[in-house]
Amino acid sequence: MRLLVPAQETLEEVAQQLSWLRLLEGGHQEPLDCRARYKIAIIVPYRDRLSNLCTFLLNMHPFLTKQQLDYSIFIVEQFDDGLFNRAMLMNVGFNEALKLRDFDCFFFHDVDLIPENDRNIYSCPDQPRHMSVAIDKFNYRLPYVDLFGGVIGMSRNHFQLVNGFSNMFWGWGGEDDDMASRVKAHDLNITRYTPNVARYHMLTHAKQKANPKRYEKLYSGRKRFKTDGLNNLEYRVKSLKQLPLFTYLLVDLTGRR
Ligand code: BGN
Repeated sequence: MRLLVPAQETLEEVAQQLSWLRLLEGGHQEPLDCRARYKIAIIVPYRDRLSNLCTFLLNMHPFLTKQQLDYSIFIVEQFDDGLFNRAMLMNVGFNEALKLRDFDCFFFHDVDLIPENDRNIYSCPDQPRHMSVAIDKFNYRLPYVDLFGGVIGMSRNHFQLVNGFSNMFWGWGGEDDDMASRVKAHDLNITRYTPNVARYHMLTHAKQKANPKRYEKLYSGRKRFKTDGLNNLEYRVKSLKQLPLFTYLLVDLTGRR
């Protein structure tokens, strides 16, 4: 699959380039001549990466449409300029998406990862699925066997069962490892497609600041699975819009630290 590059890095231009797809409001798509088996939400945590976002949308919409899925893309932007909380934004995306429609499963997707192989199917997995197995930046090799970051797919039920992600990982790193522990603690199995299918290109961007407390949070995480996650999530929605290419959520996370 060739990477599509936007003629200009604006959402209007990308929408123009994708007009042939006839997307529905809020970045929603469904097959024209059959009914899809599942309703799928793609949740993308986001802040300040417009260039990545344009390329992501330009590539993802044709890729997902070809798979004849019923899907919607949600961009969940952190409003405050405190440390980024990727996991909490994904919890918010899950929560808010379910207020709009009864999605069957969720793909939690970094904005900088573009699938390279059309056989990498984004259909609902029976068990939690790690999608981004082979990334070009890591020489198409899985860095470690328990990695559960980048792009993952989970059914609504499994995500609820593990109480979603921890809300306590501010800054880069560890939140995905904590989710891997949650999955295992609930006797679920992380599944993967073969590396030649689960291939991704990583877009370039500035490096994020790693969270020095991530080790401590990760090692003590198990004690908090039941109390830290979907069931203690607090945030304020500043904006919710159905845009042409995605459903947009702007969220303030400063309520609690
Ligand atoms: C790991 C990070 C992950 C990240 C991967 C891939 C931590 C926790 C301390 C062990 N984990 O090292 O969050 O997705 O690298 O970049 O930092």
